[in-house]
Amino acid sequence: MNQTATVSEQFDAVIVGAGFSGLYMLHRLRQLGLSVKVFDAAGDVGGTWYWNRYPGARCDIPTTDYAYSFDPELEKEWTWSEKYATQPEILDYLRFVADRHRLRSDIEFSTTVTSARWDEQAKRWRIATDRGKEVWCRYYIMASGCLSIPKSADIEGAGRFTGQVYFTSQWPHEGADFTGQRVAIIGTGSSGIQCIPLIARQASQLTVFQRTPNFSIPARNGPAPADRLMQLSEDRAAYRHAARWSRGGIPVEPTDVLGVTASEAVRRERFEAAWEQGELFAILGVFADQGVNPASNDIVAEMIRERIRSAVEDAATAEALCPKDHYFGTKRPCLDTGYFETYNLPHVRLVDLRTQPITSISEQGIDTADESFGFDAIVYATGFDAMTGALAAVDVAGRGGLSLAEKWAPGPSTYLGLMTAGFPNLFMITGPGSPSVLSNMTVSIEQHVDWVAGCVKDMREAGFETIEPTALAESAWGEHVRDCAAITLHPTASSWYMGANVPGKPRVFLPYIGGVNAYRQACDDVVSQGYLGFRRTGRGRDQCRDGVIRSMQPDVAMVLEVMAGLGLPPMETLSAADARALMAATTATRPPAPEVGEVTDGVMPGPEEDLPYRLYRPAAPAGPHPIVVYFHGGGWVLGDLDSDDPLCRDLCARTGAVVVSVNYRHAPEARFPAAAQDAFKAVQWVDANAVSLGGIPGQLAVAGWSAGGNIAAVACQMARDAGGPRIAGQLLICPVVDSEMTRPSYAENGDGYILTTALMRWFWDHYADPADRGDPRAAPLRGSPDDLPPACIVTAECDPLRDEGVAYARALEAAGATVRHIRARGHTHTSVTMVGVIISGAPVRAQIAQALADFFPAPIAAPVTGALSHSSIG
Ligand code: NA7
Repeated sequence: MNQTATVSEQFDAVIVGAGFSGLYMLHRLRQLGLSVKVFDAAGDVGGTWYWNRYPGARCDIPTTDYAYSFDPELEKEWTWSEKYATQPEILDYLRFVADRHRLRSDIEFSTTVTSARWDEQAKRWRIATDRGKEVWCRYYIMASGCLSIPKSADIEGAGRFTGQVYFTSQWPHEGADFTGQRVAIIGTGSSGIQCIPLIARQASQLTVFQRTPNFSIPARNGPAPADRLMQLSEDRAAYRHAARWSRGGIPVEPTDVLGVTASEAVRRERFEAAWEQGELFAILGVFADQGVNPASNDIVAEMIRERIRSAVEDAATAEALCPKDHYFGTKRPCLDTGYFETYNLPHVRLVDLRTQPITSISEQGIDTADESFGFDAIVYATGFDAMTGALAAVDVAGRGGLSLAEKWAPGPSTYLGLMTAGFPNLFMITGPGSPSVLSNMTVSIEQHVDWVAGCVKDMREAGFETIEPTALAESAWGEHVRDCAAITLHPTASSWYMGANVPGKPRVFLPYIGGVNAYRQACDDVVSQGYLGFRRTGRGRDQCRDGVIRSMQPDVAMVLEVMAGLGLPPMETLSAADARALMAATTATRPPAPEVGEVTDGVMPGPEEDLPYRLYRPAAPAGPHPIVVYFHGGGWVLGDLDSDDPLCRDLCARTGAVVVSVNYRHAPEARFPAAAQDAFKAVQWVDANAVSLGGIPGQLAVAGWSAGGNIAAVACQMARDAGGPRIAGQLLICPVVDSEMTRPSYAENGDGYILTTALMRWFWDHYADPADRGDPRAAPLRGSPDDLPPACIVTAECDPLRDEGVAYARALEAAGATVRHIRARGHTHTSVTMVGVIISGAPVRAQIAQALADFFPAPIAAPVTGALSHSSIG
């Protein structure tokens, strides 16, 4: 504050920002009867569209969708002139909205909010501005935009240049005339790519300094798309509804075509269609898997590079303009009008900073390692301190003087991108942790504003004065946001989504990538569950609904949704034969499993009949190897060598151990204790034949998933009781270790996650008589936990069997065994083992493989390849 505070007024709400968010927030709160004051540093409404006046500035979402939807009359009265409107037209639109709803009377322009302090006594925020004004408010709303704090010119010597300096983000209102000038442009993001072709028309020389080439496709601007206009005129409400419940905030039919499996003809056809359409969501959705699968992404990326090469005449320039260091879409792609063709003009030159870095900016121009350039003007199109910049620009102190900047020093932490613990009644519109910049902003803004307005209304009606997220809800949301990003290729890029463009900014993926629709549902669910994850207080009331709104891994949830949609009959309603047939049919549709060195099938003698086995030998290192005897899952009734084949390949490829997968006798044909006896016999046989199987004698581990984990655990107890063989370790993935089905994990997860309580009961009924179910060979948790081999026990959060797995881990640990307990957060009974389907299972399997490798004395290679996890490129 540069003056002494002179006035102290009271408002119900203070809003920072008079762009799309602030204007609508003001309108909504006024409708609720609140007194509101809006502050904006700009001289008028418009937010980002007030400042970014550079030549060529346009939205990159079609204007049919880049508009408010809350006011049907407004939609009738306003007609956009183009598919992608220019900055002046969008600014006119926002002025029109401000006039129409008489919003300006509550807005104080040319005023920057400098600090905000929570007063615990008053339960209000004290807001100070750079004009010396101080106001108090109950609700403090940051509608300050995601891309509103420009990055400073962080280049050595930037202050020395004596010519004209421009920032695209703070363009002079009177414009700039570059006629006859030598102009430099630094930066080739959206702003650079939009203004370069227009500045090239005026400048006598234009030199573009490019640090990272960007993917850009032709915008094909012109009249608004006829199909969208038709849909809107036919049923405006339905169109807007579809947008609100779409993935990106624009109604787009999602595809299920996978890039990796599509034919070349289909690939071309889909790409061409998106290219012709000239819309970001079209080119980002050519294939369903391009955001998660590097191979699929490469197909789209290479087709765009082909177009760049054909547009740019000079081969070296074309190559330098081809993005190769990030996956397509992991940095914001651009829409352009003649961008690449501009480099064919004789007075336009590209300087690739990767090969010719800037050493400093001088009085006359720019020096690189090889050359000194003289310029009349330098244009910085160098971007923003995105998503957190504007929030951190205000000195915010919450409960107990907690500083927002300090709290967020390791990266922003929010609940739903709407609020942050310790800062009661502080709302963010499209804050970090919400879809925001990955979506059509206008749809996300309206959704946030509506949510905040609803929240304020509910509070007032219920007599609450404060609302604040709980620490648990906030940290779980942060985990969910990270989980959603982790299954995509996004975290591999140095993008502003990751905070990577601002030196020193923590690298975390800032927006929520789970989709506008999924996000909206989460926000709605929070409300319908009585503001789950929030504490609300007021007038002697203190209501805390602590809890987690989303805990399941996003890809697991997606697969469950798809499976539910298939309408398959519940397994427990089928005969064993039909259940096996159904399982075999599902198995046949799986994606290809990881490659290993060699796979051979054989048979080994069992206690009653020969047991088929499949041996997986690693490609490297050269043998002999430690051996893992593996038992498949399927409730002792289902499953075979094929059912768990991908998991066995994955374990083999990751650990470099030989895996021997054994098919044991199944129930109901062979009931308890047949499977357990077979398992023990198989372990004995593999131990005795280790050398001929390519194994190292004495380096033998036992592993199994589900019912296979049950008989693996039992085999270890039997080996102990029989005095051998010596087992180096037991890997039990979501094992059945008890027949008791009353633990809390059954109550929590017994329905809806594939392995249900009903199915588990069906398995037990097929396998063992009730009288036998307490036998340690059926329920190893009931056996002695003494003198058992080291164990790795994997439990899944959303698995009915979770708590018995935890109990077994504890029992073994208490008995002195070395136990590694891997808790698969957000996973179900089946998801960790779904190799090639559930991407979020890969890091869990990497931990499992490490635990397995650690059973053996000498470290064995764990050759994790790009096929097993996302690899970074560049
Ligand atoms: P962006 O997309 O952040 O682009 C900024 C560009 O400036 C980008 O090419 C940067 O390279 C480059 N840059 C940034 N700092 C430097 C330095 N120090 N030296 C050289 N080059 C630099 O911002 P925009 O304004 O273009 O677009 C922002 C969003 O607005 C856009 O995505 C749309 O959503 C609307 P880098 O890639 O960091 O290597």
